[in-house]
Amino acid sequence: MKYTQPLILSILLLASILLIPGIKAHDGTEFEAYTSTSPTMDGVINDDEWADASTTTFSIPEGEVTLYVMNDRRSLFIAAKVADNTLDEVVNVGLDILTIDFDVRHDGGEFTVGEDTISIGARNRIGDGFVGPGLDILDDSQIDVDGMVGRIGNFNHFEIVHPIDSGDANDIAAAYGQTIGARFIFFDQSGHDNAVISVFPLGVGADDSSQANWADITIATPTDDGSSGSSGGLPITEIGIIVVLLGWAAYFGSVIRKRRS
Ligand SMILES: [Ca+2]
Ligand SMILES: [Ca+2]
Ligand SMILES: [Ca+2]
Ligand SMILES: [Ca+2]
Repeated sequence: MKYTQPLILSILLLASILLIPGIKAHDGTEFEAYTSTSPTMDGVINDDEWADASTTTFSIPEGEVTLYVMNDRRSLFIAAKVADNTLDEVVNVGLDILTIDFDVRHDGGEFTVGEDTISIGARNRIGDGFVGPGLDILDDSQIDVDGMVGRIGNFNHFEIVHPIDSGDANDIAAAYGQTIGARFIFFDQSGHDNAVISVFPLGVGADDSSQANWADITIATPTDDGSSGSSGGLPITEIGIIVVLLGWAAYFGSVIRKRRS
């Protein structure tokens, strides 16, 4: 009898793991693009550096917005070119911010405890947070966001980068080929009486807890040969085998010395 409970738990766990990828209830927008060259986070969306990105264009009250999404081996890159008659730069008085909320589990369920959220505001104000126990947004203790906002013509340019898997429990932890959900929130003049909040996908609210109609981001599998990747030389497993062999050699060495003495 005492083996029954762990067995049932294991079956339930396995079943839930198998079932989760099947639940997809998102809006139909899919971003998936690999780049071997990382863009520069300088607040200038250069056509060349973002040429590999998945893009979509839509309208908000002040005009057109273009979103760019792509990843390399380590990071997810997001940019937005947002029509706006001013770049507002003062916290609590009027600040332009781009926030991205993630549906890490990609369940189309609730934006709830543990979900990841990142943001970039004017004057290089970066945010890396998560949904806390009280459903409020708390700051991560480990900040894994970089980015910048700039202004070109009548557009604000937001560029932001976040690791695919930072190792922080309060961030996305995605693998190549994995799809996660996302909502993009554009705060214009946040803190001002005339503040306007726009959201992509259109029709989704900034405060909606439902993730049912969010967009999809699939972490693209690398298409290059990996020569610019992180793990040149010996693979981790081979290093591990050598370490274990050295350990055994030292152990037997000490045994032999003991017998001789
Ligand atoms: Ca740039
Ligand atoms: Ca503005
Ligand atoms: Ca983090
Ligand atoms: Ca986070």
